[in-house]
Amino acid sequence: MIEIFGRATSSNVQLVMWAVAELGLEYERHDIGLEYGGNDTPEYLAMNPNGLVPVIRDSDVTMWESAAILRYLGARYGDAAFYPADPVERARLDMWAEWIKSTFANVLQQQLFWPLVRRDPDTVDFDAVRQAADRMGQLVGLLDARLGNGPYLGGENLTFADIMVGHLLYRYDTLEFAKPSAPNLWDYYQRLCQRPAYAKHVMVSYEPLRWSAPD
Ligand SMILES: N[C@@H](CCC(=O)N[C@@H](CS)C(=O)NCC(=O)O)C(=O)O
Repeated sequence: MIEIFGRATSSNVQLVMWAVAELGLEYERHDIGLEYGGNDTPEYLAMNPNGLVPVIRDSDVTMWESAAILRYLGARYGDAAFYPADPVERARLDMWAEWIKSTFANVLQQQLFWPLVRRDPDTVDFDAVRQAADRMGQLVGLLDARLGNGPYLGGENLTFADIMVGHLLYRYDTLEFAKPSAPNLWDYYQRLCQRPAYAKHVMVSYEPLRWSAPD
């Protein structure tokens, strides 16, 4: 049984939860972070000195950093389709997985999600948001061109890279900003939405995170 520490509204927790569910692992998730707290206790900081979610505890392993957790789960529990043993095959997928976490997520989460959802709209620089939307459009163009060769990034089967890439697409789709036409990305996203584990763990409303004026 794997324990996951982190609230369901965290995109990094969603990445891990989706992976655990796709791999068919038994799990228990504990609500930690934001309104639940619990991530500043000595016990929690002993598991993750950053005080962030997610953390997993899996018998002999306790670890943080969602992307590292995904690779650990893939290496330990995934089959050769999910986490290719061949270093070249894996590297070709990992390149996109890493790009999403570093480049794409930075624009989507920091420059679009935060201003559009988490901040007081009166304090938001909407010119900066429009510039971020343009940059997002360029990145989406790269991803759209990469997709289209198969149902998933690696071809016929869902891999760890799809988890990394796909876990942000619900937010990409549902946030309101100008988006370019990206038919391959749209088809890919529709396929992910059909997966029960994606619907359950990634298509999670972020309305509880929306800024609201103090009473
Ligand atoms: N690079 C880390 C980032 C972790 C992170 O920033 N987690 C956020 C939620 S997405 C967090 O813990 N926020 C504080 C909170 O929820 O209380 C990862 O991918 O795991």
